[in-house]
Amino acid sequence: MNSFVSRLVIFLLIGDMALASDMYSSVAELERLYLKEQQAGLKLESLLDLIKKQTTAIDQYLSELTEIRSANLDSRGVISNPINAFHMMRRLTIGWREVKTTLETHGNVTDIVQDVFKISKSFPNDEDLSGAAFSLAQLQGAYRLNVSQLASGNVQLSDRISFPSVRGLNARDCLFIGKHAFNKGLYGQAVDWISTAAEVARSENNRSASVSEIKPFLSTAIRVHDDVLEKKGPIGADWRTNPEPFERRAKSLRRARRSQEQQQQQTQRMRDITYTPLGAGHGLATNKSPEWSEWEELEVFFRLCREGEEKSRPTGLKGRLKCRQISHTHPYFILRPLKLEEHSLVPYIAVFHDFMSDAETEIFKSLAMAERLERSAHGSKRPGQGGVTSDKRTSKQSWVEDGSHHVVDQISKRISDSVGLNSQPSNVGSEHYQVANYGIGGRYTPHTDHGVLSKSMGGPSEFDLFRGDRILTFMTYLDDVEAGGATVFTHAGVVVRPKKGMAVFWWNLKSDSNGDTLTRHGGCPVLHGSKWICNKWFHSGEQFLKRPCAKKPRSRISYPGTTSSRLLNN
Ligand SMILES: *[C@@H]1O[C@H](CO)[C@@H](O)[C@H](O)[C@H]1NC(C)=O
Ligand SMILES: *[C@@H]1O[C@H](CO)[C@@H](O)[C@H](O)[C@H]1NC(C)=O
Ligand SMILES: CC(=O)N[C@H]1CO[C@H](CO)[C@@H](O)[C@@H]1O
Repeated sequence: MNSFVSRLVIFLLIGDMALASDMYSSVAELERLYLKEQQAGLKLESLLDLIKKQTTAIDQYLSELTEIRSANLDSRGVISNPINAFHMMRRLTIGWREVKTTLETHGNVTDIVQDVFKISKSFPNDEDLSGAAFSLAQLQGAYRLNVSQLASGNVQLSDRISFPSVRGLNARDCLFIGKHAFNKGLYGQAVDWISTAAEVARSENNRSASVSEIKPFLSTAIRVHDDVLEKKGPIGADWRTNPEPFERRAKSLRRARRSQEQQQQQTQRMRDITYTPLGAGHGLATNKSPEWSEWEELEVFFRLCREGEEKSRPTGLKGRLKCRQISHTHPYFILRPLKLEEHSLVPYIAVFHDFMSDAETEIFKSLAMAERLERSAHGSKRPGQGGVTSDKRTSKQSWVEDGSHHVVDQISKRISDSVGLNSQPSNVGSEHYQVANYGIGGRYTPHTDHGVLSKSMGGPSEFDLFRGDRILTFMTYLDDVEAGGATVFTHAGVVVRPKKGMAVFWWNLKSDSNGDTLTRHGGCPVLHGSKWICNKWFHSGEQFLKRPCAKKPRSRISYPGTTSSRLLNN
């Protein structure tokens, strides 16, 4: 009970934090924001135009008045001169009329100001900005991007792949991001960002922040970094440092040596966790999953995001993975065979190339946008219904229901026929479509899709029990992503890169209906582009006629409906 309450409290806190910074969690949302900003910008331009005209008219009027005043005459002295008198008459007629006309547009100025304020109601707040800053720090860390390059406006993934931005970051931007990295325990990155801030300040002549302002932050960050490394080691649940200290201190040489030993152990440990369970013996899975802590798994996750499919996967395995055309599951596929490519046999993970056409993906996106996108929760429920939002998952989503469009129903049928499962009745055989869009650095840390029954608070309902757990995940990418955004299976060492219209699927349950932890997977941070996915989860309850009966109760299922033991024995 106690742990339940404390977990709830943590969830609420995280949820609160996440709710406060909501803007950056979807690129679609950012696009909307961009359009709003442009709209406000145009209004401000016309406002400035008006104000300039008014200023000119008033300036002209006043310049004559001041000229006269500076002549130091009394009123009589001015008026007695006929030319002066004429000028006054002209000013008070034509001159004044000009001022009045331009000032009458003052009402329009107010109108414009009101409009601008109205548009600005949907602008982000400071928490959103912090969220975006931390996202940038996380992206930089996840893909090991060069901070100087980033500051100069170049998002460089490799020698060949880079994305220039319209403008670079100034010193204050870098300092801001550095502070956020520091506060979240990313000490090595904090030092990188803050020292880059100092560099930029030097090159921009202290324009946005001065070198003297930045220096104390830099020395603090370096000191804390080295302290943490020495006392706690380079990595843990809520901190990361570089493997080496920035400054070696003579007086703590002994401790440094000790920390070096720790480091070596840690490095050894890191090697251990790069081991993949697929490596055992004959290239088939052991049934064991590695016992990783959350942060250890995150390290594996980010490495897979950076480096791609597990290099240490057994070589024998690659030969067993096949690409084939599938047409036997439904007559429809005789005309248009499915293009299957296997990524892993145990657990079975495969993709269908060109599963949806461009037009079909667009329909899903527009249906999702029509429903307003909501911040994605994780856990089995939707936000507001017991689901929680946090920075574990930064995306926005909405549900597209079966029956809402004929294309949706067509796709449901196609999916059912492809994997040989029942999607009907809707929301029992399978869930409605969850369509999600990811934001700057948008990601979803490793998790399993199954366990719906055990995850629901207060125990599963009768409906949940009837419906059963999520037996299969069928995920379609609705757009290309230029960089990042891969779907990574940490325990299987599999990386699937998004491609518009491609679908990936895997079995979450073993044939005895127990969850398969080897299916743990996550979505890599999006480095460039907008990631759209569409999930359909099949539930086990309605599959009793469809699901294969395995000889070995704990064997795994592969495509479509054969068990892995059978498939692998062939
Ligand atoms: C980052 O890029 C800068 C400028 O291109 C280069 O001088 C520097 O060596 C790079 N840093 C790293 C760690 O690669
Ligand atoms: C920027 O500030 C540093 C100290 O904070 C100073 O030494 C340097 O001269 C300044 N540069 C300019 C161009 O003002
Ligand atoms: C430029 C412009 O739109 N001027 C309008 C400002 O408001 C007055 C009265 O409301 C109008 O007569 C002007 O045409």
